[in-house]
Amino acid sequence: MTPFAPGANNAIITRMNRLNRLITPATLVSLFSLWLAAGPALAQAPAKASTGGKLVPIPIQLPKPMFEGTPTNLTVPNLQKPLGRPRDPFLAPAGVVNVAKGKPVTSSDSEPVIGEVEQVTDGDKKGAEGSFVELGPSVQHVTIDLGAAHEVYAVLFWHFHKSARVYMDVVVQLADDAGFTRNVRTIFNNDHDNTSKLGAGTDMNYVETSEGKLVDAKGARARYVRLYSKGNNANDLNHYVEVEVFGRPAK
Ligand SMILES: [Ca+2]
Ligand SMILES: [Ca+2]
Repeated sequence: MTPFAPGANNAIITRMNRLNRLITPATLVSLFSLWLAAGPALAQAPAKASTGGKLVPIPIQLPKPMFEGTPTNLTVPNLQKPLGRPRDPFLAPAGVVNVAKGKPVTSSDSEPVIGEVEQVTDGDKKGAEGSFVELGPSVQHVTIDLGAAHEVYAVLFWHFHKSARVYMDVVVQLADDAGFTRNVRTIFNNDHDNTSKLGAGTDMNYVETSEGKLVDAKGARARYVRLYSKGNNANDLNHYVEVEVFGRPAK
């Protein structure tokens, strides 16, 4: 007796033929189309679930560039390579706008060397002299009070874009109170050696450009936004041209 009787073999072949008939090229094509159609829907499902609606590019208005080309002579460690093209649009729910414009700003340096802290949210993003506030040396911060709790989707900021510079130990935080004691969340931190004592960060250093630095805040709920820095590669002072907070009032 052989383990596979001719009859059993025939049964298997018949079953395989039936399968072959079911999986025709046409079946495969329609299965592939179904997968193609389902793919983007599946990919967008988490975003839809968390924001409850259609996502559109946030309305960013960039200032004119103040310098051309890519700087090559910067000797800063852990430096992010320039993208070499404009940044991709940043998507958020429709109706998300810059909610920081004209909002009150406080700073660790109450008497700026040049300019006023109000310039952080005055809407002027030009990089020229007169369009930035200069804060003193070492670790300094600015805090923006949005006036009420907001869903924050992105924080976009320009320290200085008159020339290619790298600002050191940039940390961006959200909180529920002005003193940053309640529900403090760090959404960007490139102080990799924790010299500012806010915790070590893993984000990279970057070169300031007219595009500004955009940090994803993922719809976090907060009233206060704070940005730290610790001088830059050219001097130990801290500058801000503008900070924008893209969000909408929290429900
Ligand atoms: Ca400004
Ligand atoms: Ca550091």
